[in-house]
Amino acid sequence: MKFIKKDFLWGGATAAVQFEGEYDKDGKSCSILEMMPYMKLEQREVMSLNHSTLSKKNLEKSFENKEGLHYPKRIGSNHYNRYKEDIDLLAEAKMDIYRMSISWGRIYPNGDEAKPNEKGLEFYRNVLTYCKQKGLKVMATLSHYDTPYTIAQKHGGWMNKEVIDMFMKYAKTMFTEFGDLVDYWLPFNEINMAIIFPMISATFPEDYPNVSFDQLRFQTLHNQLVAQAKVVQLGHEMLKKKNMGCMIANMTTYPIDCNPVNVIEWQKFDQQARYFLFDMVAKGEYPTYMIKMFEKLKVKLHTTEEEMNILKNNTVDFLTFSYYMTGVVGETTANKVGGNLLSMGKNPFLKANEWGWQIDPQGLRYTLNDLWDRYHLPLFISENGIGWDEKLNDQKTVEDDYRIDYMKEHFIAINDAVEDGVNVFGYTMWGVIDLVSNSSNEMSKRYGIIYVDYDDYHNGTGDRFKKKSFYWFKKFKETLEL
Ligand code: BGP
Repeated sequence: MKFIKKDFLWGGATAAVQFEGEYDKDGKSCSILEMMPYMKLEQREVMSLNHSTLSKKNLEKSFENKEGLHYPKRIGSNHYNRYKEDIDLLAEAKMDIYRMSISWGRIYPNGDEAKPNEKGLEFYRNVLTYCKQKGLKVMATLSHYDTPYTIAQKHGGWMNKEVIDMFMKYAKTMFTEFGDLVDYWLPFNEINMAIIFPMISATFPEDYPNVSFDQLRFQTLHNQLVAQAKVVQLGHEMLKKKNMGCMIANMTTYPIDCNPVNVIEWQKFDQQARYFLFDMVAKGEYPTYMIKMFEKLKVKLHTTEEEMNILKNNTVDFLTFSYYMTGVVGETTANKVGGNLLSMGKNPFLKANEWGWQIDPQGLRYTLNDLWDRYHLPLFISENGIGWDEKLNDQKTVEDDYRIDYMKEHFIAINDAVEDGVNVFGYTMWGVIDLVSNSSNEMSKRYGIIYVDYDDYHNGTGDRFKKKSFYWFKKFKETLEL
């Protein structure tokens, strides 16, 4: 069958903090996520939302002692020095668009400088100009889990409303410098992850001893939402285009069965874990179900009428989201939004990869239909893909048929949604060139159609090799045949 939408944008996605490497070169400061490997903590501990594990002291102490690193892995794929080769590969695969992120800490290492770091600007100008030369459109994320650690240290992170102004200064610099080189802007990546993973808000509970944990995570999210809306406003004013979005981690789930009690539980989960953030950026106000939940959790947001108006009047031009898997909710898993959003149950009808991420192309069709019906905004799938532990074979390639199957099935699902009448205009596969995994901090969870020769400890040449899926994708792009 032929993919029916001719002007659909196909491409790949990466993020500075997982891909660039050179985390301290040319004036860059460490981002909050680049510090995380030095915590010597198991990822699950960090994810457990336990006050004591998210300790700044713990982090600083272990950072001083680089020798005993538990995870010397977030070194990235050396894109900083190999960007031309990487962009050449995307162009060779016949991609239309590249989703990348800009590292805030390369531009304003401490957040509060009066002037941007020229070296940082130069790097991104080179990357973006080269993309244009190669005919690639660009979608740029301003903060892909990438708040400078200095902002946590000196300013208390996103709990502090002054950080909104720092982010605005950064956004303004980006629009001034690169407004004509970037086609789509996303202020934040997976903004809803701030609820379940407060580390990305660069706020440590120990800096706010009298604030409840729920208050902390919803307040830091609120401040980021205000920043998001202000960036949309500024973008519209400065760039005069309708190209402002916000990236949301989509967590589609199904009720565990048709018992109405479970369906109600599932509905609550779906509202809180999925619709909440889409509602915020598309409709611009807190939905009733969240106001009720805040009452229950004793969360009182510090906000003003002005902020609420900014949210209301500066909604996004299109919706973009990550889609990897689906889960099941009911009985034991419901109402987990107060705890861990990721604790979704297993679906016996689906297969999963080694990390338990359940593969569900039909769920993508469902999600696209659902979001289109609810918001009537153009949709863009900005992350999708399958992580796999891979090694190069003797022919210096990887026979990744599972990835080809995954892509093919998801592309068919997108095509089905287009036939259903959904307005979806693009897709960027996650980690198109292998990079460090976010949840495992390792290289060995690979998503790319291009292999990068680094292992978990950064041994290797860093050379790039085309996997079987690279050739499959290229052929698909040339023929649109699935
Ligand atoms: C998304 C993040 C990405 C990426 C991806 C895959 O949530 O936006 O940065 O990491 O998930 O996740 P992982 O690397 O944990 O497999």
